[in-house]
Amino acid sequence: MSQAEGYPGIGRVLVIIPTYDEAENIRLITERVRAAVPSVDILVADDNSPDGTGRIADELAAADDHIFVLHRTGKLGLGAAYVAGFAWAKDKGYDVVVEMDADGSHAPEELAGLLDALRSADVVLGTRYVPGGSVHNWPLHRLVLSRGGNLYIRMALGMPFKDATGGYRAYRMDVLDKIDVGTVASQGYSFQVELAWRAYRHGFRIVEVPITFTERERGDSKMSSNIFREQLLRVTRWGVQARKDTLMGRLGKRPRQGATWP
Ligand SMILES: Nc1nc2c(ncn2[C@@H]2O[C@H](COP(=O)(O)OP(=O)(O)O)[C@@H](O)[C@H]2O)c(=O)[nH]1
Ligand SMILES: [Mg+2]
Repeated sequence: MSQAEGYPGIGRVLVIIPTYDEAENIRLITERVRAAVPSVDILVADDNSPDGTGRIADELAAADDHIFVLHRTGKLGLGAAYVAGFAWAKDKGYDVVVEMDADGSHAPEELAGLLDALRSADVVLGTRYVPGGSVHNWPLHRLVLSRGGNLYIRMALGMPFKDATGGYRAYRMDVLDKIDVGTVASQGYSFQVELAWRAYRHGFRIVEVPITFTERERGDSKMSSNIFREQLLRVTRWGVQARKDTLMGRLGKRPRQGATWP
């Protein structure tokens, strides 16, 4: 298969890996991705990490023409790094983008499974909480927060997904265009929820495939109580808005401009 054809039946794929202080992880994750699916390209979206992750990524990019680096000015958040990465992917004409953490939590060896599922879907969510999926080495409180958060999301938004907060996903590029991804303001887990929510409301075909999530062995998590609070507030707001929209529809009134969007 030539490089130009990309992944069979899918096209050119860009795996975006956002990084903040992942110097201990960036080499291994890029190596694993390249070994697992040699036809994909990688974009490291680094927020000017103080530990020199960006410099290491530059070295990796210099040695491999499948690896690229997007240097950002500072820690502007995971969501903003992805939005910038998506714009980069669109500019370069990729057909599919994949989100993947740098810390090894998302196994590159499972990437082919996500891409295969995308052949008959528009969005593939890597999911910890379906049969075959799993979480390893997470403290109980993280699991409870994650499961509880997902339960709340299902109740508030009426989305059927078991894992709307996960960050191992594949999107067809036209989905990101249609959901106007450049206007997404969420940053933490709610970034993932907002993308799923917008795609869901647009009626795209979204499938969940099981993944094995393994907590990082090196470096620190950037998860914080603020990130969790942001998710709770935003999801509640979207849920209330969706109910208002439905009610307006029943009353035969047009929703206010843009009301169907988070
Ligand atoms: N560019 C960028 N990446 C980030 C930021 N915050 C987290 N990340 C990356 O997002 C991924 C997931 O973050 P992590 O701290 O492991 O979150 P956790 O798995 O929920 O504990 C990792 O690759 C991080 O380096 C940020 O502000 N900017
Ligand atoms: Mg992590």
